[in-house]
Amino acid sequence: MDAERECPPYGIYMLAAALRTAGHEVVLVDLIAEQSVDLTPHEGDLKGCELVGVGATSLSWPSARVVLHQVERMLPAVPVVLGGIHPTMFDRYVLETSPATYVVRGEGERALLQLCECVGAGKSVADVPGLTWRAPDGNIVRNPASAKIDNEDLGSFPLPDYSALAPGVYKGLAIESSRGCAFDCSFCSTSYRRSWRPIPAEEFVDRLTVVMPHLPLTRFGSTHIIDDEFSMNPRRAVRITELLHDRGIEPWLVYDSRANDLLFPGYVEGMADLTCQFLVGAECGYDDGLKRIGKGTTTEKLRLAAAKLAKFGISERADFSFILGLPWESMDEIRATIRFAAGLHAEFGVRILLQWYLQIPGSRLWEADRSAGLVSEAMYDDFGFFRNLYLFRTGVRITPGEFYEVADMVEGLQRATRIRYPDRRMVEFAFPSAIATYFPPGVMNTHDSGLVRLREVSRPGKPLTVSEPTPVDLSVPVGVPRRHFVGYQ
Ligand code: B12
Ligand code: SF4
Repeated sequence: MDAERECPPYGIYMLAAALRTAGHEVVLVDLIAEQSVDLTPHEGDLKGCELVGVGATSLSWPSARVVLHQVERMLPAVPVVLGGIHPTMFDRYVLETSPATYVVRGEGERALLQLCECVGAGKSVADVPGLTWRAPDGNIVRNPASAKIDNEDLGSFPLPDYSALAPGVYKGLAIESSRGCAFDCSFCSTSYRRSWRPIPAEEFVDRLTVVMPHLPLTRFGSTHIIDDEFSMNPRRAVRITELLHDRGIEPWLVYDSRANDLLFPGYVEGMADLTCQFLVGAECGYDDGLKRIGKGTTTEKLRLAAAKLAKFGISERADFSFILGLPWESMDEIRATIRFAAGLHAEFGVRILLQWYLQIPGSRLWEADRSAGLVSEAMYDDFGFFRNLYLFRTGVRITPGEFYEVADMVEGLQRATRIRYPDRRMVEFAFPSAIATYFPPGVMNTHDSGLVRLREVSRPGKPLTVSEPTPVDLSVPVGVPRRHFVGYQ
């Protein structure tokens, strides 16, 4: 769930528009806008539906599960199709553990239309591309993956109909200018990696002008380009800025850009007066980490990019996002990242986001931990998995005391930034709630241990010689120690 309600969920709005254009009647329930998982207010509208669709990421999968159980109760005979990144990755698991009937893997534009036709006509779904479904014999069947939508076709699908948006709910509108990403960063979970498909510049600008009249319905009047990396081909991005300027169109854009792209001549220059806010995935403050991530950038490029933003007066609208606690990181690397980020802010005035590494399914790093038996898809069924100590610590492998050290370091940095920016938070950071809950300061500040107290009561008056515990090695699967089974081998 997008608690901030940044922009409408583009995929769902676009699929609704595609179905309507094909002549289907659609009831769109936007639970992000409602900040709710309660379908009851929509029960009347849903009566008569022949197919219910639910979209989910791993973050919203617990909400989707709640919704699925309500649909099952309200419309017991109606088939349910799931889509979105989480069901795409775990099609079999979600079908086996939820009341859903089908999963569309990957892009929904064509598959959902075909599925609707099959369901409406009572035909077999065996030819619906990318569909996973339960056959009458109970077996789960995976139809072959559908062909990817190509560049030319991407811009041919109807745009979301934002005219029915509740006023003042979302910060801005959403629009897509490209799909996928040419890179495959080790921590990233986005769907179409190593494959980037742009909508041609002219076509994208035409589409932008269609959605912009609905901006007065938003809180901030911003337009969010929801691409993974808007400037993946900087030449095309520059062309877009030229077209916008030539036509006198002035959107207030929110987007993501790679640092290297910012160095492309004309890009920052062209975007400067169109930019509301943008995110640069800086990730690491040391080159070895950047190499392991695989984004093709270096600390030098990050510095040059920040310098260029300062030169064109938009560094304060840039959020440089860094990841703390990547699985290979010790305190040395985390300190290096914080120091580097602090330097970028001090020198060029960019905002800094310091985010803890999270075990989000779909990335290469997550897959490695799944293979090692540390994580699995079943850990994302319930709410609050990011407050889950186990999931958090299988990702970030520093000691509880070191989290407090990081927090102190960041607090010092935040205090320093307040001198220049008293009214604006220039360094975003959150202490991990799992650590705060299970290793609160009261526990951290004392060296008492239960074992010491037991020794004391068992041998009063004797000197206490309890050695420090050895830290747990989280790089190996955590389970029942093998020695418990020695007798059975
Ligand atoms: C825009 C965006 C956001 C916006 C969301 C705004 C909104 N209200 O929608 C904001 C900025 C709020 C956001 C926040 C976060 N995000 Co985000 N976000 C994206 C992004 C870049 C685009 C989403 C989008 O609109 N895609 C375009 C549409 C067309 O694609 P789609 O939604 O997948 O839909 C298609 C198919 O999946 C399918 N489909 C979808 N739904 C359905 C339903 C049915 C019934 C059917 C048949 C088909 C179907 O058909 C659609 C058309 O082909 C994606 C990456 C991406 N490219 O998708 C990351 C992504 C979804 N986010 C991600 C993450 C991790 C986060 C954050 C945790 C980031 C952070 N560290 O804070 C937060 C979490 C917020 C939360 N609590 O949920 C991950 C999720 C990974 C996962 N395993 O779930 C992604 C994949 C990015 C990544 N690089 O890993 N995000
Ligand atoms: S982090 Fe950005 S550049 Fe890297 S794969 Fe993900 S979307 Fe692409």
